[in-house]
Amino acid sequence: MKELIDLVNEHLDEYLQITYPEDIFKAMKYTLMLPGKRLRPVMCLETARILGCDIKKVMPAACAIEMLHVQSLIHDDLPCMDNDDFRRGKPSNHKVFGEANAVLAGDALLTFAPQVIIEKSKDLSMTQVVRILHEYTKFAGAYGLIAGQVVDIESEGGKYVKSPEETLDFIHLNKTAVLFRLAVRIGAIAAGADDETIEEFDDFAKKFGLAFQIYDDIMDEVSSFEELGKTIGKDKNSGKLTYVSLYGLEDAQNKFKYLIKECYDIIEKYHSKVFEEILDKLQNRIGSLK
Ligand code: GRG
Repeated sequence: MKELIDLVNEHLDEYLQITYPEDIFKAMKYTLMLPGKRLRPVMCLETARILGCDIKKVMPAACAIEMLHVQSLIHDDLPCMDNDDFRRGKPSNHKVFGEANAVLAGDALLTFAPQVIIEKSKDLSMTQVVRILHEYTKFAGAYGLIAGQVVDIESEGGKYVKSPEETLDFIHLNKTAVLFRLAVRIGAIAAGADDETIEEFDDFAKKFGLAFQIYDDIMDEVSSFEELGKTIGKDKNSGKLTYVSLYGLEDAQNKFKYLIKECYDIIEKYHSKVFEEILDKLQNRIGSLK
């Protein structure tokens, strides 16, 4: 996994060159190059690899997914959204570059990502590139990330159209699971996988995404700034709807374990050390809480 992370970091650095006007490129690159876990590009590359594709082919798209993820983090931290001063252990983008540049840096990453897919995906067919761009635009917009964020904001004001349980799942299928889905779907498309295989990986990513969000909610209660690199206890203090606030710590842990077990079951046949390492890390951290 470490080799894949290093490769992603090298390519992110190479794709995003600082040029005039420097302020915007520096703001884009600041949060992008802070040490994130790079889970989404790694999962994209590993899906492609285990389905028989040379990872070089899908590297531009894998990096584009990280750019989209970073865009969502920059905008999520803005005062008009979650208003968070720290991200990846450092001051958030708007704290360093100001609000206007942080909005623009997010917008610029959102649009630079598909530019990278188009310009750099030399070894994919045109059909594959168009399919990948279709997935990207669908999942980044009002059918994905933005839908999740809007319902999250609505629910903070106590506005529920559906039940709290359905609302919480909707928010996190769209805010969190959607980029893991995008990652594995793009990896599978690059590998020329059939629809059944794409849906199998999609199912894995939905379950993984929900488990990851439950993990995030539990960590918000029990972890530290040093471990997570962001403000801790914010969700609890703001009375936000989370898996822990809705189900309690024990049931949230049980739901997490059930979903992770389903993830192991789906991925087992591919004998992927990388996916196993990701699942093991999450599971061991939650397991060590007892
Ligand atoms: C797409 C135009 C557009 C807007 C985005 C702001 C917004 C709308 C959505 C927010 C999405 C969001 C911030 C979801 C949280 C998901 C989550 C658990 C992030 C943390 O992921 P990690 O732990 O972070 O993988 P690192 O830093 O390791 O990459």
